Amino acid sequence: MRLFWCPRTRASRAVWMLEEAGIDYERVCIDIRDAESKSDAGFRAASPMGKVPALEDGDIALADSAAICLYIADRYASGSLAPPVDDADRGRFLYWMFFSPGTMEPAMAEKIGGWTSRRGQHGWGDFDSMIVTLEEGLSQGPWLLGQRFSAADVMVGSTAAFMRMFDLLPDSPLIDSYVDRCLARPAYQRAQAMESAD
Ligand SMILES: N[C@@H](CCC(=O)N[C@@H](CS)C(=O)NCC(=O)O)C(=O)O
Repeated sequence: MRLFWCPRTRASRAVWMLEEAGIDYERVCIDIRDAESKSDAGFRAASPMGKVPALEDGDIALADSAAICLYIADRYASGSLAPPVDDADRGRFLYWMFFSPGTMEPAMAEKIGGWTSRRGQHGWGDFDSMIVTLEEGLSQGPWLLGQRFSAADVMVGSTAAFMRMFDLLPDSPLIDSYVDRCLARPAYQRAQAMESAD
């Protein structure tokens, strides 16, 4: 398995996920500012937009951090990092898996860009309702599925950590302590150590 990756990007989520799953993989560094580096045939096949992260696993190739985390969880960690398809938690799991790319990321862009909120028209609602929804989701903690840590926490936790890094998090002890719990996970720490080593 090859992970196309670049330090200090959204690819860190995929590294964290692979470390949680405990499977063997090779990291291939793609310099996202260098066209030459992006010309790797495997990378181009896996990532139609030329973005990291992207993954090659035998005949299967895909890009996008949420798609990769879901793929790894279902294929290699079903029952541990992903509720199986007929599990009662599966619906909640899928909701939170897609909350990061579908709601948190656009809401962050709204906040950073100072866009006018249009909760009814924008698919992500607006920044403030995203925060309230996340707090409600975490109220039964410690994880989004209660006692069960899952790939959804990799997606949402990494995005909340980015938000904290960019000073976008409002005063929220619930989200703050959730980010602390995510950052304390041994798999997260291993992933972080790789970022600074490269
Ligand atoms: N939705 C994608 C976004 C990936 C993305 O935007 N990656 C950035 C780095 S954080 C990138 O590869 N940028 C280089 C480019 O677009 O050329 C995901 O979550 O994986």
